[in-house]
Amino acid sequence: MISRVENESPQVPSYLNTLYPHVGTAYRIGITGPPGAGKSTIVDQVTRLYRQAGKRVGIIVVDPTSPFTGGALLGDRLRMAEHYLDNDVFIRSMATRGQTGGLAARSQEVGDVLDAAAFDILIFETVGVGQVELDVVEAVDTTLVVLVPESGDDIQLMKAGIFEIADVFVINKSDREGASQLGHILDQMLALRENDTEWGIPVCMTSATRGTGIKELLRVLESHHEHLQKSGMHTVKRRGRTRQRVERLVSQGVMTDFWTSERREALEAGLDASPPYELARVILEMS
Ligand SMILES: Nc1nc2c(ncn2[C@@H]2O[C@H](COP(=O)(O)OP(=O)(O)OP(=O)(O)O)[C@@H](O)[C@H]2O)c(=O)[nH]1
Ligand SMILES: [Mg+2]
Repeated sequence: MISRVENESPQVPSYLNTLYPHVGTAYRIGITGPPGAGKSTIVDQVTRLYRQAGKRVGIIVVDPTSPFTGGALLGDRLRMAEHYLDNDVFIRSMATRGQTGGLAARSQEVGDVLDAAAFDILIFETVGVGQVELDVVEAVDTTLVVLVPESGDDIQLMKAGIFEIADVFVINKSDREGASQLGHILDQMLALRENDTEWGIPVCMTSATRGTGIKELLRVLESHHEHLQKSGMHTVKRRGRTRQRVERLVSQGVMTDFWTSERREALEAGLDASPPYELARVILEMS
């Protein structure tokens, strides 16, 4: 089913309609950050704890086309060997094929498939690069932004973007020098920031390879999940996602219908002769 979603197979709409009544209970977590920050190691640790609590976990690694992940995926497989043997953990990588168009929709749909398949927790891992990251963030309930002590130098550059998307910051590799300095920088920036929600963005310190800070991280995740539910933000987010999805589908449908061969021909014929506004007006007025 996930392959069909990825290939945009024609049966997908009817399958998703059928699944729809079973969708809506999974908690969707996005984990993003620079290459090699330790995202997969954190996912591995978090998954272990969720499994101990009896939760079923779906893991989707987005953007295997990134030059960084080719070898890392093999590493992930070794690291997550125990999870690969566990029927209650589903691990899948999702190609973006160099273009990101529709990734938000596909991430959401893959999430719906796993949600309907009774996975309690869905974790989307993606390298923090531009649109891929934003698309994935759009499809989740909670976004973790993973930084490492060395990120302090880049933070000025990143701050605009990451503060928009982060619900929780994780400073991983806190076994290395500079972790607490980065923590202070983040705390200061967070304190200065205007906050229009009741959620204060927490900063978690982890050392994923040692397994430290992961229990605390899980508690933070649970409290964000609770916050979303209590504040009604959960519903607001989900409705927002659905609204956007429907608007996009309608736009696609309208565009497909609109561009008849006559209109395409009129466009080609007018390219050298008419100014753009004039040509657009003529095409819009064609019946
Ligand atoms: N010292 C230290 N190393 C870590 C820690 N967490 C992860 N690493 C190491 O950092 C490297 C990258 O870890 P990954 O978990 O593959 O990082 P990633 O963010 O998933 O990487 P990409 O998916 O390639 O972007 C591995 O060699 C890990 O063993 C940590 O807490 N401390
Ligand atoms: Mg990874």
